[in-house]
Amino acid sequence: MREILTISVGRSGVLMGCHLWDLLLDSHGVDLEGKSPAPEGLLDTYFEESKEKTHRVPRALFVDLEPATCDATRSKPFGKLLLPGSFVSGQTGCCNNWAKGYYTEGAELVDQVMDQIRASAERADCIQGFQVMHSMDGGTGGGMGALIIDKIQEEFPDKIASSFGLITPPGMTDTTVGAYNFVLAATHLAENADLVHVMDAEALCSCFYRTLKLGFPREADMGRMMATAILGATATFRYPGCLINPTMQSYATNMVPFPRLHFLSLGAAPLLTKSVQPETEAGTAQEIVKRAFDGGHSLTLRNNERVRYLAGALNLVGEVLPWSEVVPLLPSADVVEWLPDAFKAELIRAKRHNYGWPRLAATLVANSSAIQERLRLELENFAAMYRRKAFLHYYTREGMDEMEFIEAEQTVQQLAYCYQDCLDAPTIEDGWIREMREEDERAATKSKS
Ligand SMILES: Nc1nc2c(ncn2[C@@H]2O[C@H](COP(=O)(O)OP(=O)(O)OP(=O)(O)O)[C@@H](O)[C@H]2O)c(=O)[nH]1
Ligand SMILES: [Mg+2]
Repeated sequence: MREILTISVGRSGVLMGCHLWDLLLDSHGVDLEGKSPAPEGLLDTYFEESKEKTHRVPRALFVDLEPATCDATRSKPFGKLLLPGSFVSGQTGCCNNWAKGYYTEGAELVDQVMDQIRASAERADCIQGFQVMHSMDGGTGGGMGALIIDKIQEEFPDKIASSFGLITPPGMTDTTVGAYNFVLAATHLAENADLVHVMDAEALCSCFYRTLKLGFPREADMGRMMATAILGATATFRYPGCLINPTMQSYATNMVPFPRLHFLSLGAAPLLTKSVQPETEAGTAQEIVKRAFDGGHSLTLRNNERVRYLAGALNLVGEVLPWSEVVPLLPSADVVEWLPDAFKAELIRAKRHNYGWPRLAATLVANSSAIQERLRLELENFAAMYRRKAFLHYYTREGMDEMEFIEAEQTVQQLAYCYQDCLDAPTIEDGWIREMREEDERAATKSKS
């Protein structure tokens, strides 16, 4: 089997994870006792059998540096299904400090986390990868989330490490140092994650008040919206018979034309929340697909109307449509001219469930120029603070070197330029691809010698 372990890290990550598990249980017909009288899809991808082989339990791990979020998860309706080893929590918290999450408090707990990851992988038949839910700007989500992905890459280099990262921008966040945390986390994710799905609290809010006209969202509404998009993005791994992206590996191969350019955006139609019933956004298949491409349905920041695509996966979950009806649904998106077949679409048959999947739900995962907007904004905020060395002492006190800040800023700058160049430059001779290859070759030679 091709199992996936879901690891939720930090408060936002655990919140995202809880919403996702509610939906996964519902989608696959697993009840709160772990029984599945009428199972749907490939249960083994996300669920494992209990030790007594009497029921299913989520293949899940919840990690936080403070105990409250894990305690709250245990007391949720699905919480009693979770194995005791599904929780790893510390006592101290890390107060929005990335260095504590990566270097000190997080580093103390990470061996316990890796023990659980290893045990879960050993219980599985053939694990295909790991998906990490986390905030990118929190101390625990950003710092320890990045550390866990680094360790996974080290220990399971041939498995896929996929991140679902939430960024909460200034004005909405309770932390001043979010840009530091984001840039530091993004540097590690660029290096060691295979895929990073970036979700943005600003974009989520815009979906609520601009698109759905619902006013400022509750956290539970945002959680449900993110979880629904994650469910859509992973649908091809969870249902049999998918020819497009049936495994995390093939998905990564299709989505990532160059190693570091694996920062993806998500779009969903209809936008499903706790307070919006699916029917609210009914429409023809063509309208639903068009909306998934639209800025108003993007969970990743997209203020710029013009988006160029490097790759895309469109998952349509619900009723089955004949292929002939689906192919014309793919809008003529602005794809780089040197990629002949950048978009992949898959139809996934799934029944309606308690949470009310609509008749048809479209989820778009894209590798596109849209990602630069958040990268650039965070780089500006990073530079504004770093110029004055503001708040640096919290990081250096944990043993971090200032050099790491300089290097992280350069890495994320390069990432933003790469996206820009890749989209503008028609040939390989045009700059960054050659530079990036040369850099990789230099690094390879250095590590050999
Ligand atoms: N929308 C919303 N955002 C929040 C809330 N609480 C925290 N955040 C933001 O979410 C981001 C990540 O915070 P958390 O998930 O709490 O951080 P963490 O990963 O647990 O890391 P720590 O800093 O160690 O707590 C930060 O930008 C917070 O400002 C909330 O109640 N609602
Ligand atoms: Mg926290």
